[in-house]
Amino acid sequence: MKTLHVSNEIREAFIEQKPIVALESTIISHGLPYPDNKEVALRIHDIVREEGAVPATIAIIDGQLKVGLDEEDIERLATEEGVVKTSIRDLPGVLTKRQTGSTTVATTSYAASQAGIRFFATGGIGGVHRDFPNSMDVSNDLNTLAKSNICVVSAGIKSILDVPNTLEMFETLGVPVYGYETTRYPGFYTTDSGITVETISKEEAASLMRTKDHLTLDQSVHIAVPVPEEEAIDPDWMHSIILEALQEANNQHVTGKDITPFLLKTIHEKTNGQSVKANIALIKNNAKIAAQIANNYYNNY
Ligand code: PSU
Ligand code: MN
Repeated sequence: MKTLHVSNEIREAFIEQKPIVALESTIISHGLPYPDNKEVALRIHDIVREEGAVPATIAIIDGQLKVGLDEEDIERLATEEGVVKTSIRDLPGVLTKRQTGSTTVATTSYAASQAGIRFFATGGIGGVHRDFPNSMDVSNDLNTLAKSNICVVSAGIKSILDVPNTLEMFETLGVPVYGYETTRYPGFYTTDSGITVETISKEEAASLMRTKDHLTLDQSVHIAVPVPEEEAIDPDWMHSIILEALQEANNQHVTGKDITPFLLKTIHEKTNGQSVKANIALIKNNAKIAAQIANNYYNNY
């Protein structure tokens, strides 16, 4: 694709058939506070490398859709005011206006799969919002995952959402969903959302992606990894905090793309930083597991 700027390191990795793991950037600009955002973004590069894979963080820097960011790019996303949270519908405008934007799960999946990257680690995927009948708010992540051939490793969908209905949507869209070594679908900040899911190992996940290559199916595959136990948040406490945060969003008339960052920030404040600790722990863990699956995929072809 002409508008993709693939870094030299990623280009080399393709030639050498090394495993590559895509990483999103909205978590840097809108998901975590400074300086955690920068530290985590750089740390997950190291984690992916330690597993023998190459990290490819994706963002739009001065109107260039870049696959593979350097430290300076990460610093800008972590600190600059006015970085645009770029979902699919925002992408043409951000490129045209030469803006700097962070990519959501949707835009990261799109760009990564256009580049030929098959694995992607993130924190939580967007989904159907809890007040859907009133707001009609469904993340574009779902629509785009229905047509991006990539394996997305996350800690489930954010528990601020309507989890059962989001899982129904995945079924409608033809996106396979598995629990990583668990039959409990994780609840992002918590290890168990209360919903049963089919389990998968890393070997099976890699094998499933190879099988999928023969089927020429365009959908992504979603592997849900529970947050590490030590950093998991008590589900009852989290439940009440989410309800309070949703009420505040409603009182302050927060709508559209601002809702998710608003809720994440409010939950951060209400948990005295515990939600951020959980978020950091799970994104690191997801990066590691995505790299291991990617490694298995390439080494057994
Ligand atoms: N998960 C996190 N932090 C985030 C997000 C997810 O832990 O910041 C971002 C992702 O980029 C996801 C986006 O794609 O929120 C979803 O936003 P929306 O609901 O507006 O589509
Ligand atoms: Mn939305």
